[in-house]
Amino acid sequence: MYLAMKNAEIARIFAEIADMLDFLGDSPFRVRAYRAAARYLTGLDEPIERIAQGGEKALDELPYIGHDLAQKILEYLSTGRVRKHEELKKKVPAGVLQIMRVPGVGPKTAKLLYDELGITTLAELRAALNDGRVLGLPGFGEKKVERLRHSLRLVEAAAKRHPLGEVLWQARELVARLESLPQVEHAALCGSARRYKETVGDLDLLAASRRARAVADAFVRFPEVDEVLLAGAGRATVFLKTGLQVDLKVIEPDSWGSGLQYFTGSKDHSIHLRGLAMDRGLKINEYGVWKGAERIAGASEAEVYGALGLPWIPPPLREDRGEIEAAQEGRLPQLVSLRQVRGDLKVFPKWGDKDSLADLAKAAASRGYGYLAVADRSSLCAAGEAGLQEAKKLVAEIRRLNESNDGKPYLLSGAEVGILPDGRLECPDEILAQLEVVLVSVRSHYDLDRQAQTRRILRALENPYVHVLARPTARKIDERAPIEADWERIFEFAARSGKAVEIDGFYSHIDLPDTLARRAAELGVTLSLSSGAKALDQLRFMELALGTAQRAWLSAKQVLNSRDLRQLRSWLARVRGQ
Ligand code: DGT
Ligand code: CA
Ligand code: CA
Repeated sequence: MYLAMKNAEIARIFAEIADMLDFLGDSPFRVRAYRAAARYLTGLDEPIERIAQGGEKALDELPYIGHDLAQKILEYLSTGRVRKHEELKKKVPAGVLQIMRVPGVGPKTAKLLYDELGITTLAELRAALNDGRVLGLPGFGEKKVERLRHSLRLVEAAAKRHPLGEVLWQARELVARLESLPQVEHAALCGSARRYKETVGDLDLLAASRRARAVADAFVRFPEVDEVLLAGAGRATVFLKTGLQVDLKVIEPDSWGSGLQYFTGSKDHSIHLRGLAMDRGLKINEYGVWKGAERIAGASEAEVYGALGLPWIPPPLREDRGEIEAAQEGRLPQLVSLRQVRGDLKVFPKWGDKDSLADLAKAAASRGYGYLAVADRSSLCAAGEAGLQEAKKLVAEIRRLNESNDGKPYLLSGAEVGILPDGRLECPDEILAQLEVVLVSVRSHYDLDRQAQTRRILRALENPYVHVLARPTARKIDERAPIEADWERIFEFAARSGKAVEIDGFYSHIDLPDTLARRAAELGVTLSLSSGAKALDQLRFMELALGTAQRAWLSAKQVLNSRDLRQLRSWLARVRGQ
């Protein structure tokens, strides 16, 4: 199916051309011709590029493809674009195309909405549905408006991705509830969330049961469920009240492992596996690995991978980024695990007096940590004597607490210090010298050009008191783009000078992102994991940093906080040349 990629790409372009021509009031015959061709290409199994090897004539002989469309197919195959499509896109606002794809809208209605109400985006359509303007249009009754609102919600949900940390813990509650159903033998979170991808489109839950219908029925009645989109024998799709879409698939217990594998994906990883299966004369799907009609594996994931001659591959690696080759060659990384994380290297204690440092120490202890770095962000950097006094106070307070709780867990005094545009730090060296761990980050002037930004960061890392480059890209997911910098040079410098680079797991930024973290490690950088917590219950974001570290192929020895307190302190001293 995936072999005929170009068929789908060209079909989409033809369908868009049809929609835009229709919107612009072009000839109905032409519109119909493009639509028919799009439908034909979608259902065509043979790759169009193979047919095109026979030249224009071979294309021309296909049903629904005339001379004109054959030309356009050839144009796409040789240039990757269709000029007519691009010209039309200049005439039709991009948002209008999206509106046409809302089920129940179509080009005619989109045109009406545009002509009468000037609506050119999904957001404007949402507003007009809510404030009653659409209801006033010819042909729009209460029922139709309600249907549109529903469809729009589907489209909006499909377009929106959620930061993993916003949904992961809710997902686990749903899984626990499924597991507690008497008919359910196992339940698990699959999809991108199981792979610790930083954002997820929807949640994918899998349950093993011999009574699929009863499980789906119980699931759609969970109190979090707002709306049921689909409830069939072995599956259900719902919207939660939070707006999140959740897919549930129920499978026979014998297929548990292959179900897990299939619904965990990623799609690219699974497509690659399917190729390996074919090479061995096997077939793989969500129900098992098959040799003809015989199921040779399926009960566990390890069995499924084993049937393809592979060791089990941890979900965070399953992105088809070389993990299958590594598995074949026996060189999968020994991924760092949550158990190996001995402490949190950055939390912000300024959350008011209700959570005192003592509470923080207690929370850290209950997570099994041996240490925790308390990072001040602001008051220390007040210029002059006041800042110095403040720093000494923090250090003394932390020392007192460490003595009173026998250093279990040990709190490290620290700060995350802003890097000024020229690479100097917001805090003078004499204050930094008071602190046990110093992190630096870009917190202003995000738009410096690549060269200036790189120089700025390198200069900050040259400061002998600095241990860690924190929040390296300064991005916020869906809000602020990463800064531009020469990461190769920065990572090389960090590796050479023995400084660490951070993966801050705070859910709304996850910084470094996985691919950059992987590159850093390849260049020999040690990564420092932190929750970036600003409240006690946010210490759990360490798991997001860890998941990202796993997606970056990191093993324990590449992670600063897999060291115990003694090793960490000697590392901190060594960075400062002590
Ligand atoms: P998301 O939801 O966009 O964050 O990403 P995923 O990976 O959770 O994708 P989703 O929810 O569309 O599908 C869940 C899993 O189901 C996916 O990781 C692999 C599997 N899957 C979905 N569609 C296909 C497909 O066409 N072929 C194969 N082999 N697997 C698929
Ligand atoms: Ca998903
Ligand atoms: Ca899904």
